[in-house]
Amino acid sequence: MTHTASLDSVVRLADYKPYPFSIPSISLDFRIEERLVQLTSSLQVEPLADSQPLILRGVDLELLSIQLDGKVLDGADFVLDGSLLRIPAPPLQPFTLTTVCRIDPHANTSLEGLYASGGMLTTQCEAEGFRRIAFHPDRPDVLSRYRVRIEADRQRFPVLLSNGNALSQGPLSGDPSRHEAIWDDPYLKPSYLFALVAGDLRELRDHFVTRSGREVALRLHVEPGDEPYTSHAMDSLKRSMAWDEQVYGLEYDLDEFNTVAVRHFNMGAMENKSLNIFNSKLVLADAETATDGELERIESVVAHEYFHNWSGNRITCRDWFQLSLKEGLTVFRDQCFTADLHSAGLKRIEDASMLRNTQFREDAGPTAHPVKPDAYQAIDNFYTTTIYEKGAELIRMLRTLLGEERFMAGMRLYFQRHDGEAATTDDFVAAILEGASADRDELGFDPEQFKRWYHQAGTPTVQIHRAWNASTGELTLRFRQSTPPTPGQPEKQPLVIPLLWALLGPNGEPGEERLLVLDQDEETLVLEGLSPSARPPALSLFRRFSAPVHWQAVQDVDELFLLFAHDDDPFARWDAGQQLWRTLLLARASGTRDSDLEQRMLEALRGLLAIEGESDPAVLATLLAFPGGAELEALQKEADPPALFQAACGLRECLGRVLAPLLHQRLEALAPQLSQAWPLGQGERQLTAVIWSWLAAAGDGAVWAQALAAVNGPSMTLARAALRALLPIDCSEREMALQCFYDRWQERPVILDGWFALEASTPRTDGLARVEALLAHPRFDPMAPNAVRAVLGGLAGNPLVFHAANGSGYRFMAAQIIQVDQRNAITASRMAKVFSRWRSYAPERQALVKQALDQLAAAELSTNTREVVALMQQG
Ligand code: B3K
Ligand code: ZN
Repeated sequence: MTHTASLDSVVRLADYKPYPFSIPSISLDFRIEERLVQLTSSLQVEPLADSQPLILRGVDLELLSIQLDGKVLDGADFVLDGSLLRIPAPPLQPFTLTTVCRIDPHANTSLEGLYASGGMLTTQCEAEGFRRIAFHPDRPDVLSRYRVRIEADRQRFPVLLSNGNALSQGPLSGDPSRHEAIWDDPYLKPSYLFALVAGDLRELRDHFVTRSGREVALRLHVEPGDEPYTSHAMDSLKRSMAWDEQVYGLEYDLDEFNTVAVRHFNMGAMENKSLNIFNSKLVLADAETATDGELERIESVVAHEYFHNWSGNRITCRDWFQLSLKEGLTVFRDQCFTADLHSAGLKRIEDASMLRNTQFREDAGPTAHPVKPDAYQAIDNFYTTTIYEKGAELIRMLRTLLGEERFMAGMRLYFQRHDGEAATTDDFVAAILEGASADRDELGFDPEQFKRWYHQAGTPTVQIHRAWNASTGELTLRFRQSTPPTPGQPEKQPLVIPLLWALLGPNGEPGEERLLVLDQDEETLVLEGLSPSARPPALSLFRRFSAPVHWQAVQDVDELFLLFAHDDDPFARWDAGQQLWRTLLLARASGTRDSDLEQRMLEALRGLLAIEGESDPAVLATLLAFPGGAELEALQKEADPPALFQAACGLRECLGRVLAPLLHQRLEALAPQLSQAWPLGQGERQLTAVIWSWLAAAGDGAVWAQALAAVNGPSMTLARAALRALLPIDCSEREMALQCFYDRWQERPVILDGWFALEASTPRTDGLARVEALLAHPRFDPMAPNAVRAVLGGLAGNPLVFHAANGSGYRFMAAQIIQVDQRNAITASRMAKVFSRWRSYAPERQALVKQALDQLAAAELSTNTREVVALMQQG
């Protein structure tokens, strides 16, 4: 993400050197005291090269003593300079380095390293948090065996957890008020996978028998009172374990697997070896307390963290430039898991839509970076949708290019060859291609050219030009690919782009799906012998979203409606509809409704909504969903979020008004299935949500009342759908619904975060004052990133308030980011990205954002937030 050489402390891929020592084993002895924690850490160190200084890192550690092979080192033997501990002339033989340090977990608000959450102590080490626990190289290519002893008060901390197998647990001889636990992890691991949890936790216990017959104890630890909300996460874990065995042949490798739910957590979850730590919002859930979408997300994150046991832990990353090696691959694996368990077609649409609205936006802005970056200042800024989701798309493209069977042969070779290693993305691609080539068939593309995807930032555009000879039936397709310049990368080269496509018959009959591999700036494909007809056959393009690209093909409205009605590929069908919705919304946002197209859309919707129309409610709900705001903004000459918001409200109002009888008829037909337990009934609930939002926008009082009732009903999915439907409307039902929701859930922080987000995103004239009041609300916990994100993220998603013409929303956000940054740099620097599209706004708006960015830049900022702000100012 760093594009200028002038920025300080830049880490570069080109400078990578192996660490000159190995540390085969580490012993950590934690003594948890009243307020502080004392850690004695012994590293067994083996020099790998002659006379190198030993350099270790430590942050916010009070060093009490340091010994080498039992001998106390004095000031002449080592230098402690800021966060660097340097031993200039260590022995040339293996030795043991023992440090004793004091840590203050209660003063640690960064939520990295060892910190307190409620009454428990917990850790987060990825990427560079271990240095806040012990002096250590803290880089992912140093792999060690860890043995951990934890000692604490029995009453305050009855549960003591770390990685690996529990060797023993029991009272401390001589002090019955204290106890100890000893853990041993037999697998070599990098420091970022270390974890420790101590607290008064309740346990849900289950087990899983692996296919080779090993019985694994599964334990899920939560705060007292949260026990009733654990079974969904536990069931998800068992499904994940079974799937990885069936699909990848990968089995779990230890006798126990622990998961802990933590309220104060910077991201979703963490894959520490055999001790996964989760943000409690991704554990605690049932149908009454979580939406269908949240249940599916929990299932997929539980799977993601579990899958990391192989793609991330057994094979880890050599350095942080390789982050996508584990993250892209593990996202790809969790996407396939969800597709297998639910609907593959709908999952692909969800992922494509998410990529377009987050990753494409990142790729088009000042923080654009390749899947494999070559420099950074703060690695935490790189846990991005480009590394994760675009990284997953690269792997998916390899599968499309190679075919499932050859791709899986490559995956098998990868897991075999690199087990126990810290590997690179080049190792990964090489193993996939070698495994896939065992059959000696041609690859069909140039691997070196494919690898450009890892290094080139920006979203390519494919332009497709079609010529049709109506009398001979000859179809000529011309393709042109280009990738726009991105910061630091002005020139781009052509990429290998797999294009899955098909021709549909005149009445939408499905045609054969074909793969075309584009690898030139321009190329032409000629198809002869098609049936002559006045109109060319309809083109179904980038089926299954076969590449993470934009495309432009001149397709008229008739062709798009044909695809929208009949395309047999769910993604391509949905995408035809998205093109139509985009045109309608952009026209309204520019102040000129496209009445003809609106009429045709209404006609198509009448067909789909009729009882004999689209029979699958989930498919129908997906076809009716409007494109995301980010996607639409990118298509405007000057991005105008408030105008897009008004356009969407206006279009919903029109649809609700004109289609009211059909919408009510559908609602009635859906009603009997609404109470079915997830995953059943989710399509019905999803469609009900869309219909409510349209009818509510049209001022349908009966639907307002129905929505208000749903807030007190048994389904969180419907309660949240009801609130979303009412939110844009200034009516007393909205205020009552928000109040009911608050009254009902005020004791449950995970759910109340949803209320904070809804409140902050409600368009009101006094919106900003309301947001200020939320931040001062007695139930708002400024230390919980979920709560901060709910309020500030809610504000950013409230176009009329955040983008207010007087700039008050921007100034307020900047001031908040400065405050958050003082306690939690990771959360603040993420939040700062809300300004990333500012260069696409109209000049007056740009000037207002610029002031907010200057306000940020003038403040005392963390390296993380400074890096993001500087990029935004340059971009
Ligand atoms: N690997 C972690 C993310 C760590 C983020 C560190 N700032 C979760 C995951 O991707 O599975
Ligand atoms: Zn991950």
